[in-house]
Amino acid sequence: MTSIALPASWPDYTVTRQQKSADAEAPLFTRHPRNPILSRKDWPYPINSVFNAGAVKLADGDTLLLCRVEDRRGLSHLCAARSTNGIDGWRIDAEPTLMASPRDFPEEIWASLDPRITYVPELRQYAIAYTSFARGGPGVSLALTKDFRTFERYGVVMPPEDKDAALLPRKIGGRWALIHRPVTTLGAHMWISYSPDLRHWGSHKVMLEARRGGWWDANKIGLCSPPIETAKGWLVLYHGVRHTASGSIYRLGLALFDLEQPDLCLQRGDSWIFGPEAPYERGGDVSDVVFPCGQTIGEDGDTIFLYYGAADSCMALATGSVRALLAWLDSHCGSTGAR
Ligand code: BMA
Repeated sequence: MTSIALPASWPDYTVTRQQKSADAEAPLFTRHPRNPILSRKDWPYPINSVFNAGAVKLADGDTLLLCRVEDRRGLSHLCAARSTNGIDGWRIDAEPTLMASPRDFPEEIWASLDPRITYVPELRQYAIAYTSFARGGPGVSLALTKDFRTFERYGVVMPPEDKDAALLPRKIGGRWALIHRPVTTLGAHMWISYSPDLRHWGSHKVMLEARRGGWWDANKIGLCSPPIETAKGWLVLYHGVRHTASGSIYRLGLALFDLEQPDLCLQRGDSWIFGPEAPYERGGDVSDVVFPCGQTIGEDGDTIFLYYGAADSCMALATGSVRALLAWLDSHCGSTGAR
């Protein structure tokens, strides 16, 4: 076999050392062997699909998933499922948990979806930031709850077009902070906004931009699950959307932000860390989508139980480690802020 000799000065600009070794590295997230852990056959009433659930560990030790459920009209609502081990034995509410209330909240007539749940110690309540969808497009709505049975609804806090929001669990500089993803003339980037009372929002800042051109996270990015507070900063999983000739691919990336100035990006990984590979991620109502909206942290303070929607059809679980994600960022953030 003949080999083509490249000139000695040929620049190796396409493959970095990190990329060369990427395949040899252990994966950062491991899929649970019983995936998918929830699908439409598990539901107590007729539905089309269940995906993109917010997740939280309740005070009694149960894991609660607040799932996006699409009914057989194509409209989405939120429904809670509880489990002792967070894997199986799900006890699912017999009816939708948070149903659209068209008279009081007309911005939700077509859907409530993609909830991110944050426990807020100061309020002793869970804050649910979710996408509400009606004629005006998708916006961000907020609701507070103590028990996932009754809710105090704040309505739309970020008008359309906006999505992918989560509240930080504590005030920053005396104000609440909400991460979200408006679509503006600048593009579909992640922003952070601040509020004294959870109702009036301002001091809007871009937090992380979608890259451009051939990057895996060109075009659109958005927050996945709520940020994880670590000693080194807010650890943020985000999704990046690559448009291709056969549709979009939703993959996950990693970045770290300053604890007291969360719009300051300290590290951003170059490559994606998790993408659609398993059959239930590659094929479904919307193929090639992994979309986490929540995680719980194990008793060791390190294990991440990442709950994600797969192909807009079912719920899956993957486990990872906070320490391993932070270590990966230390060696894989060659081009922070790269466009
Ligand atoms: C996003 C959201 C998600 C969905 C994803 C892929 O815009 O609407 O709920 O999982 O698209 O279809």
